[in-house]
Amino acid sequence: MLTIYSDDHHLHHGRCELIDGKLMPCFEMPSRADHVLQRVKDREIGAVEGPQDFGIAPIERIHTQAFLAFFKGAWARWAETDPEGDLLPYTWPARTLRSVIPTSLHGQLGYYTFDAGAPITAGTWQAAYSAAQVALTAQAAIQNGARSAFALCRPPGHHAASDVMGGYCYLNNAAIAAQAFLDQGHKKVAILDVDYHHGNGTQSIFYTRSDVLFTSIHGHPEAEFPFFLGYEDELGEGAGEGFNFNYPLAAGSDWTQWSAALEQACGEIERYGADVIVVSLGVDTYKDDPISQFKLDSPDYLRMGERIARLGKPTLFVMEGGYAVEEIGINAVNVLEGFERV
Ligand code: OKP
Ligand code: ZN
Repeated sequence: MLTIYSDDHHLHHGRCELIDGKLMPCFEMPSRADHVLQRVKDREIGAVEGPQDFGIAPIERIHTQAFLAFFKGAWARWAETDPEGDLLPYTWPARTLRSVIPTSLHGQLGYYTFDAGAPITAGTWQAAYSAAQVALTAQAAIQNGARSAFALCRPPGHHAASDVMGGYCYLNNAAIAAQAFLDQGHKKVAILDVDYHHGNGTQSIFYTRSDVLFTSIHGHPEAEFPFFLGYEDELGEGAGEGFNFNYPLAAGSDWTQWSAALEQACGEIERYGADVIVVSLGVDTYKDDPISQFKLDSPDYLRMGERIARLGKPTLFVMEGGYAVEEIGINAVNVLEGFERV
């Protein structure tokens, strides 16, 4: 399987996030992608290539121009104040407030984010832009006939909506790739989000549409980030009704529960009749993940890849989460190796 990777992800290295009342080093760190790349090479699963540059247009198919302009220019505005730390939001237009767009940097930052988990640093725009190009380049490989491809994206994307960033995510790499498939002639794209966290951004982007089926298996939002989306009764709206399926699971779920949900999601993807599948590949379902509560073990990821392969469709894997840094490469590449066995 071809892997697409850019070193530009090193340009994004947030300093800290707030956990348990303490500022802690960001879990979403550059070594994550380095470990995955190393495992791809060690296992010799295929060539590793850099991304092509498809420009901003395919990103604008998913994200608003106002959001992109804000994100691209935010660091320069922050740098003028000679800051000590990263650019982090602290006020959001929650209920009882108005969703106006203020003129100030921090007002706009609150408007375009949903949490304080997506720090903007000097290199964040470039890293996120390159990650989107990584996804588009892997998408192009499938468009040109490959059975599968691996977009080794960092930062991840599935929490990012059309004009909102958060949860370590800025640009929605999987959504951008899914839209590219449609724009290049595909009619039905299925997204299977296996990250531990609900892909709220992806769901919201496609919620009123029937040309993208969104399925997600994740920690129950009653108990888990992102808390405010990802419930089972979210089935889509308008033209999108019946094209959104969430499988929230309890803390402690292992392969038995998880694979039962995967069966259901695969059933929906088969019923839908997808032309192509985009997998939001997070491996934070792993038993030793430091911020997650599922109990998948490394061999389970081989089974995951095999099951996805049995759908029998061209499949684009897009890297999302996974924070057990030592094992992230083993687990992510196991999915790819399981897929290739079938
Ligand atoms: C991203 B992905 C508070 C902790 C918030 C956010 C988790 C984001 C996960 N700073 N945790 O889905 O793996
Ligand atoms: Zn996650």
